Amino acid sequence: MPLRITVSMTPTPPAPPTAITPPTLYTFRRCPYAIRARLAMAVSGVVAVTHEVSLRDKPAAMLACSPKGTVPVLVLNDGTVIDESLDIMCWALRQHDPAYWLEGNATLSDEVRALIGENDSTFKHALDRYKYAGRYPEHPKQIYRQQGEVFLAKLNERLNRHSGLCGARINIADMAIFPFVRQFSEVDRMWFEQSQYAALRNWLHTQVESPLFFQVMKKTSSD
Ligand SMILES: N[C@@H](CCC(=O)N[C@@H](CS)C(=O)NCC(=O)O)C(=O)O
Repeated sequence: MPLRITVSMTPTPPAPPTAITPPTLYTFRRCPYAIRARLAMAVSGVVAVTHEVSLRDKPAAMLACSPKGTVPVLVLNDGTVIDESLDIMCWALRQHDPAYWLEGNATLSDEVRALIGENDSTFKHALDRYKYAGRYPEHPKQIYRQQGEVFLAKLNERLNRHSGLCGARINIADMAIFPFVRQFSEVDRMWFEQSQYAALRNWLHTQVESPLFFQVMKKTSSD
């Protein structure tokens, strides 16, 4: 019986897909700006390599990308640097927005921008003074709390009308703001729990008890 040699015509198997380098996220676990960025990254499902940084000893690689030295910083695999928390949120949600935080809009509405803007300016200013009142001896702590309450009252009033800050649904404004309200509430938990802001309290509790929040606050070995 002659020997038959079969030549396989099977084409060379394709090369395995080139691994796409995931973006790098520099973060600080308790920072409310970093929390809002991590919330959006988590809900979008975009995977990033996360570096928990020490604010007292920021990594050189982070400072090389973003010399202003604040967290969060997101570095994309094409070298693009996004170093404002709200921009990171928008970038992540534009990749995928399953919870509809952008409500299908490419840009933020004026209402959302104004509310987050007030949070990041006057409310954050009061929050820092309330939290670290000893560093700002010009006024007693209660004065700083009252300054922060101006914003809390506005939020509470909105939440008395609908379950999200800007309407029936939770959107990016809720997720960008609640980490700051959480910090405020933790300065004096007893006061907050007994305060007149019942709708705000319920809204905050819902967010901090959510699996998403739990996920982004998980401690890593470096914490
Ligand atoms: N506008 C920035 C503010 C970020 C920010 O101020 N983060 C704080 C931590 S909560 C920070 O990195 N501070 C620098 C430092 O403490 O050295 C953003 O939205 O990302």
